[in-house]
Amino acid sequence: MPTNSSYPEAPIPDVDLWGFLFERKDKPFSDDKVIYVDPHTNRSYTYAQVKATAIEFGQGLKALWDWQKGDVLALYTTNCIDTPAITWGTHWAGGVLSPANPAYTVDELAFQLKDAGAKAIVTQMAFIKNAQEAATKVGIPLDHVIVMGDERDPTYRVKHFTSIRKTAGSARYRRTKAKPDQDLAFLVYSSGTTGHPKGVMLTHRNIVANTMMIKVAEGGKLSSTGGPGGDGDKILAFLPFFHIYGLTCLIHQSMYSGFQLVVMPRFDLEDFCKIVQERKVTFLYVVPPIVVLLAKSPVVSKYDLSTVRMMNSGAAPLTKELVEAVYNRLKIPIKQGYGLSETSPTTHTQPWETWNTQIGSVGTLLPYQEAKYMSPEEKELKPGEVGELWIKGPNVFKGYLNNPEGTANALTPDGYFKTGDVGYQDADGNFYITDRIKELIKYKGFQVAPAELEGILLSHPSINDVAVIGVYEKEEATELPRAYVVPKDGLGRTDDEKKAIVDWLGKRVAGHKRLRGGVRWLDEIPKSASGKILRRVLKVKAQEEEQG
Ligand code: 4UW
Repeated sequence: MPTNSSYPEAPIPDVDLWGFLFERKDKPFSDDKVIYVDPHTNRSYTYAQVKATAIEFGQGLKALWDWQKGDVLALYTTNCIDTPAITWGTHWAGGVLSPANPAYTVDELAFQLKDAGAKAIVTQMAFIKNAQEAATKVGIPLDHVIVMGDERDPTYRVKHFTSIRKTAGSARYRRTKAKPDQDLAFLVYSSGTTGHPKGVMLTHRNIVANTMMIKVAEGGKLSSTGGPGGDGDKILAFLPFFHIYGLTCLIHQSMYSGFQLVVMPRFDLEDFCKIVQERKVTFLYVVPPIVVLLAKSPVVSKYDLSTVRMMNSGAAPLTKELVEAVYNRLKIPIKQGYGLSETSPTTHTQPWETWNTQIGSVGTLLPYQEAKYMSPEEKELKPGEVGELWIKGPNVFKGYLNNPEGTANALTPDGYFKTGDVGYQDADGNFYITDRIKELIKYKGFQVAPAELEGILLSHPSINDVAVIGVYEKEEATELPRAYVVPKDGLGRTDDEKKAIVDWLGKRVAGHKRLRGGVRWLDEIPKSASGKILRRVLKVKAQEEEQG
């Protein structure tokens, strides 16, 4: 029997995201509650301002570019307080948002734009050149590349997002309602269990459900009235909004629950500590490498972080030693959550009360979740037995865009999603993730798809064959991508040659995909009879090397 969530389950409203956030009857905070703040400029958005700006933006999309239901807007920016209004403005006009990492190279961005079929791009001045080049590559007209957050720069003749409405004239358009369980709200990119990044189709209902599920699981501990002054919880948002963790847990949770999001464009430890102290931040969503810094860096000692009541870590495994080190140093508890792009994302979280009794667990099932661990023969396992985690619920994605084969491999006919993660549950319903059977590498929470790097490396003139795996680096609490390379005759097999390959790839990919785990020479890549790379063999090799 699959395990069911033990939380109470109120009905999920049958509305799209706009209806869920902006037409609700039960909003527990006022329209002038400040939801998004930029701590560096003090610029902010209240709930009402987000709504008004989103409508203006949505009107502009319709007036300027005849925005139709299902049209895709790509977002290529760092975290910014304008992002929420752009997101829901796109939905207002019936569109779908596809967020991309601003560190992407032109080719990486062009891949996503083309795959998602994007009609326009919103970016920032810092990234305009890449955005315009990528747009040109895939045939998006340059006047469909808009900037936000910065002043207009006449050299590029780009539109600023707030000016779109003005450009549009006086016409008035009506909102396009989405069908919650059919129409897409987001196309985020994930490599899933194998291959290249794929468009994860998330419907309005997926995100509505997950936002409600997270609120229930947090047990009312985060609210519009919590925190030291009773003026609501404050969460520091440095995790990227383009990744599903930030998209749902930060942007959507804050707007639904009415707590304040203090938005950082990028992570810097000193800035992070200063903002926590000055703004009296009460809760943090983190990833394990940030926990390492909080446990070890001398910078942290200069600041008072005592207003933080709890941290939530996810996107990669967190060790017991780190949880204890941070608690001993800062007296801040850390609980774990778990999820994936394909599950919108959160499926599990530790209840606040169990952070120190179940260290190492990713928590219990959120409402509406059914889960089971399965053997390689696809037999359901009992508590304590280790297997692959399968999950079912209203937050499970609709499939991979234009990829029926990938979708059929990931989703069973009865609606289970095969996570590619391995673990077990105990008799009390606490879940543990102990390993991964999918290819995916996680560098500091960011996805790295081995197949993507292998594809690029195979075009290197001196490489005959190659396999990429992740090797765990304990000091930084992260995996690092490493390439095992079979060189063509003539390559020296020297350290200089290795470095040259690392640098060569580094010029072609975003920073998080660099071969930080180095290059190793091999005579032959271990492969199965059908030609699949035997990554396990390489992982064992890496561990043996580690142990000397
Ligand atoms: N322990 C071990 C974990 C864990 C983990 C994720 O890039 P994606 O698709 O998505 C994410 C989502 C992170 C996330 C979701 C919900 C949540 O509450 C939370 O915070 C606590 C974080 O990263 O990568 C999905 C893959 O990331 C790994 C796992 O392999 C999964 O398939 N992963 N969380 N706590 N591994």
